[in-house]
Amino acid sequence: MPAIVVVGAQWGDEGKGKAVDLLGGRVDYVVKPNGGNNAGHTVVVGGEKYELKLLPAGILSPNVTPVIGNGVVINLEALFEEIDGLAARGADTSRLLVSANAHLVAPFHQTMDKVTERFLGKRAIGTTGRGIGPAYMDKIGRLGIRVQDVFDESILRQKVEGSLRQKNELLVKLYNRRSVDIEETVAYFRSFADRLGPMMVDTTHVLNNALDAGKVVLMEGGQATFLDVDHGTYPFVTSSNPTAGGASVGSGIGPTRIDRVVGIIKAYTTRVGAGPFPTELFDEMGTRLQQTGGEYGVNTGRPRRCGWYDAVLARQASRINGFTDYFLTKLDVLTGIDRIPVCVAYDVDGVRQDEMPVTQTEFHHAKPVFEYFDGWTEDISGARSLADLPANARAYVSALEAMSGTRFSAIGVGPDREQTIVVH
Ligand code: 2SA
Ligand code: GDP
Ligand code: MG
Repeated sequence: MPAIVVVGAQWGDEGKGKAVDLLGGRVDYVVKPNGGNNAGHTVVVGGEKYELKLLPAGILSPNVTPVIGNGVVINLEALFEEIDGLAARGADTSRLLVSANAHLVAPFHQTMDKVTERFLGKRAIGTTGRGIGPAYMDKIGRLGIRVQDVFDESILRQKVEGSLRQKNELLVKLYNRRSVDIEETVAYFRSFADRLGPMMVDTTHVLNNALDAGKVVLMEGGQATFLDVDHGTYPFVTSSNPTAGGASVGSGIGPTRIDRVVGIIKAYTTRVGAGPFPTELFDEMGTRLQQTGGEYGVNTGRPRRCGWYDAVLARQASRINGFTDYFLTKLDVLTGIDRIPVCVAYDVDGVRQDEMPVTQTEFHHAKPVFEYFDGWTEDISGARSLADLPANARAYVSALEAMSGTRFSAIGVGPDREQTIVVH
């Protein structure tokens, strides 16, 4: 039975949290396959705002079992803080399951993240500073510490020692910092054992058994397509694979079991952190989108860079992820803008390119080629069907759909769960 993947189609913060929450009514399991507490998903239910980081957005739906998959890197302190915060607001977090194979973010990963960024200076990535890159480096370098290691003190000590051997050299000699104490780190991880124990399972068994039993499993991708370490604007990316293929690896659900891949895409574009962004606005229109759209990082509070919709990115994302449909979000934010530009191609050093250029250098030189659409002034936040939208808003949506190569199945007209037009 069906497995569904939800993927961000731009540089993140497209409204994946709301989409997952919306789909949650028909879903039995929501698994997070990648990323960690660098993610930030906002869900608004009946005017109540929830900001989720490590926990899957499905945690707010009472019938959903939330799962943290093997592909996630977990900061245990952040996890339990988030659980306690939600529990204090009356949410039931007792169903949460955590993969025994998921890797752990240690306090020293955060230190490494911050010192490396500082060391890079002008070439910094603009990470969230949550230690995500260094934790994935340890995973790929076969030095990682996993959830299951917390329960075997001697293995845990070996792993911590192994991971710290080179880092302590670097910290002391290159970064002029104190070395990290092995026993302190072991004690830090062990302190979570009692709470973590009951959640730890082989999540691949749980999820595949659920699919065998006819249940619906949703994989909630963190970050987004152009932050993917393979397909994104490298090196200005995160250290995981937030694309559809990564969702399969990060949850242990084989590609043949997936029958829907939903791309979440904003009616304009935003980006946090450094890196190329062809349609970025540097004028008061950028500030207007930022303020009307509430474009500030959920985790770090950083203002998000804002720009127009980029149909070239939308087509590339459709291709890489094999989207079955798109959810277009935040259409309401464009209300009141006279003429809305949409990037339909790039001008790269005087040559028109209709698709993503091959090289990073060309993409850094890409200037948007715009087509312009007439705007609308009517408040659309109460629209619940396409017929409720003004003609110009309908024309804008149809044009984006035609250019993006994937049908639009839902349109967001406000942050609340209810503020959605379901098209199909
Ligand atoms: P990292 O910390 O190593 O993953 O950073 C690498 C790049 O990935 C970007 N990134 C994000 N971009 C948008 N949203 C993210 N989550 C938070 C949110 C961001 C926040 O939902 O608002 O609170 O600032 C996210 N996580 C990682 C990051 O900006 C770097 O460009
Ligand atoms: P995610 O990381 O993709 O889950 O997105 P974030 O939660 O970081 O950022 C998306 C923001 O847009 C949140 O504040 C949502 O509440 C809000 N949002 C989602 N969909 C809509 C929409 O259709 N209209 C408006 N105005 N806000 C939306
Ligand atoms: Mg976000």
